[in-house]
Amino acid sequence: MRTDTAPTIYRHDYQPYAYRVKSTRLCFELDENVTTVVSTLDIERTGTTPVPLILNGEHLELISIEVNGSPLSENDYRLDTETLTLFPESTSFSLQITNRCKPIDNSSLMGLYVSGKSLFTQCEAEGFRRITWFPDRPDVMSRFTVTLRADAKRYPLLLSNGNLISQTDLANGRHEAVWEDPHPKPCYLFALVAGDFDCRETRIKTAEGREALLQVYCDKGDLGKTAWALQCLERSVRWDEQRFGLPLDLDRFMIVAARDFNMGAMENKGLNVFNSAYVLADPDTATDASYEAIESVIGHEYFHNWTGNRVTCRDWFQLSLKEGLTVFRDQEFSADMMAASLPEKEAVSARAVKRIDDVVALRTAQFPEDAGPMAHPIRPESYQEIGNFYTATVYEKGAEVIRMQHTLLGEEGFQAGMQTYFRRHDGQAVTCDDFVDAMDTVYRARNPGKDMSVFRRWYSQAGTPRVNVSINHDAANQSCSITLSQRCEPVGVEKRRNPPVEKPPLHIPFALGLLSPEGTPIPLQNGSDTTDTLVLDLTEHTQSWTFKNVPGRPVPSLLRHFSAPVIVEYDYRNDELALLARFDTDPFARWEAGQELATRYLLAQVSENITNNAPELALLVETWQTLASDDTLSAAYLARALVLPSERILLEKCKPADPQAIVAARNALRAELGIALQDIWQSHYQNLSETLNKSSYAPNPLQAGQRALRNCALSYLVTGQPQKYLDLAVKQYEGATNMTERMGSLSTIVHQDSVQTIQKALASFYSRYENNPLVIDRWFALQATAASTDVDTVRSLMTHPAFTMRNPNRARALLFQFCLNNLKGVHSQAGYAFWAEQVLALDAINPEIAARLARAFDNWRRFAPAYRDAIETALKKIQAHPTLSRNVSEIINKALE
Ligand code: 0A1
Ligand code: ZN
Repeated sequence: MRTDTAPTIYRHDYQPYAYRVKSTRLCFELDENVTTVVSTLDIERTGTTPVPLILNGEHLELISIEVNGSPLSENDYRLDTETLTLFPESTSFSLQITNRCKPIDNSSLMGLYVSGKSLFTQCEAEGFRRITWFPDRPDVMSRFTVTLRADAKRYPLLLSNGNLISQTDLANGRHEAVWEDPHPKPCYLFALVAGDFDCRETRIKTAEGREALLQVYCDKGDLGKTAWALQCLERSVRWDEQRFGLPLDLDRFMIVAARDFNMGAMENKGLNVFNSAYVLADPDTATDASYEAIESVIGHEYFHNWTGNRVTCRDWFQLSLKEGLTVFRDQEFSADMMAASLPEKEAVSARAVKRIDDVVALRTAQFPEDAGPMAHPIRPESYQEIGNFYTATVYEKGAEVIRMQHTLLGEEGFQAGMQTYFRRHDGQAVTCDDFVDAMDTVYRARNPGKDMSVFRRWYSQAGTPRVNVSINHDAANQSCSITLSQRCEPVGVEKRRNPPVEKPPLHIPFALGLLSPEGTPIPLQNGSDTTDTLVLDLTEHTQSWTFKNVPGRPVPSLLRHFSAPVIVEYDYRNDELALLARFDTDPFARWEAGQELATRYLLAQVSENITNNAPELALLVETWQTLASDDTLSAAYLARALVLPSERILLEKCKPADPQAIVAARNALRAELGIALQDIWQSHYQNLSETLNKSSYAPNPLQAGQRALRNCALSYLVTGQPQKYLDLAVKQYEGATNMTERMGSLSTIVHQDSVQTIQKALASFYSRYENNPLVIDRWFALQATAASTDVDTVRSLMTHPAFTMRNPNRARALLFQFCLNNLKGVHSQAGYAFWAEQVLALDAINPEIAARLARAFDNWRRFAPAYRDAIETALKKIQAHPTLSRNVSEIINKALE
């Protein structure tokens, strides 16, 4: 906890470190109460003149310091709460520091901490400094040798990075393991785990012929839930070999599941530590969505082994170098896995389904972030607390920026760029510029006269650009010209700049198709060929393109497959949107058209949003009917196309934002569609039930799509006519053979008014899964988001014996779900006061988690006045608290600035 204002760190202040740490030997006497660390560093100065050696360290107890074997006295160094400074004269020397830390007291889950009965570390971004004093920055890379000593009974397994060199029994029931990592690494990739685990393993031979051991460790008793994770790991190894030509460079790759973990998972070299939610799955306890998420997170962490570990970041401003690139890689991995496991008809839309899911995630979290007080470029210019910059912008928008480079270069060119990047930088800590330089080398070679200088601006510009589209059709010449104009409003701190910030144009790859007024694709000239989809290079504020042989005024299909992270403005007529939703050959744009039609309808229901372009309900019903009856579309695709835009996405578009009105309008439309299309929902429900009953559960995309559509149909039926269909939901719940069916029905049930049915179902769910923490998280989350839940309900759930704030998954399940995803329950004075109270309570335990909750109402200034004033009061209450962490204070100060 700090009460002073935290200093701001600027990207342009970067200075290389004045020393090299050639080797690092760490020796741990592990104990959950007090752990002793002896760190021996082989250090060499890089420059010619003596400079102070500054090491980072926090919450540590210093025992001794020796230089070349001689103890230092207190006069030889300077120690404060965050640094240890030495004044070495010689150019190279051995430094030995002995210190203690207290894992049991560490509720922040950064550094060395206790989870269950085991010990874990989390070092990214700046956790290593809670273990021992060290240059805790990613550009200081060192070769690590680690000795772990602990009680042999309590901690029979002692794991760290690299290869196991020896294991020895010691006196007093203790034992020791020595690990050596052959790859130099920054300290944020260090890890140790000590405990008693079950392990599932397999041996593989890599494409290079190397024998490697893949292992998944979990708590005793969970072994039956690790088969999927190990399969995903093996598939990740194969995919990176095949698609990127990147082999596993280790003899042993371990994943360990931890119950208490701040994020999803961590890519420590050879020893990934995972939130158990992204490891454990079996059909009875995990949904299809969890299976998918596990595949994607295991892929993500594995792919970091090259994009993050072999080539790492020079400083934390470059975080997107590894995160954006690795998210892009995990998205492609999931899309390839989906497409590979489906019959051809399904495979066509499989990639679109993944794209839709990724774009929905981007619009839900990143677009609002990019419009609010925390807006920052994917490569931020400054920060107070780096933990606050593991954001949707750095990750998801970062991935979009990589995807655009893939679009500009094509698969082959992009892979050539990746090879150039690794050839130049393997084993180094580099910058985003180094990455684009590698891509630009290939781009220039393939596009004489062009370069990526305009494209680079994506790295330094915040805000979601808007691309305005206008069309001019010349009937006499049968030609059509399209004009694209881009602009990007000032966001966050930029709004207060005087003179106003200049935002130069970006290089936007804009994928476009044209449909005839009857809905047939119009061939577009591309050099000597024709194509359905053309990618236009928009690099200036305004540019026009003319197309020939366009007899009637076309309906444009814009930003196909979401070719850039921008907002498109085009004044479609409603019947044009309906036409696109029916006929567009690009499955993403087709989905988008339906969603836009529904968005227009819903926004028009919110009083302040009176618009003149709202469609009639009949057109919406007709469009949904057309989509729902189109048997060329896969179930997975339909499950996305037939769901209405989420409350959060609608809120983002609603001016001023009126959460209660949005919830009411969306529910009303769901009921209308439930009734109007009753026959279709029923027939889908019936047919899918029959199909699914024919085979046993498998977490494959085909079945997952069918279950998703069946749950979607159920939800429409029950929402439309609860009296008639609630029993069907109860029947599904009672007869469920897997968690996807069970959750699908239960989440529909808890949104109804029937208190008795709800209570009965929730009680049966609880008693069935009482001993499974991940499922009990779902139980809390369901209630947190239920329609009837208010602050009192949540307070009473907080008194449940299974609730604890100290476990991030549990806090996320109840508090975050309520504050972020129960708009009806939270958007009231009592809701905001509750939120402020919980941010403060969490901050005393775990500032990283508290700071994430603190962002729930980032965009409060966009709200209608009554909401806005109440949120401001709550924000000020947090701000006035005397001991805020650096994490929370940065968020709250920015929100109120
Ligand atoms: N590099 C990890 C994310 C991560 C970041 C911080 C953590 O602790 C606070 C943990 C994990 C990833 O991208 O998966
Ligand atoms: Zn990552």
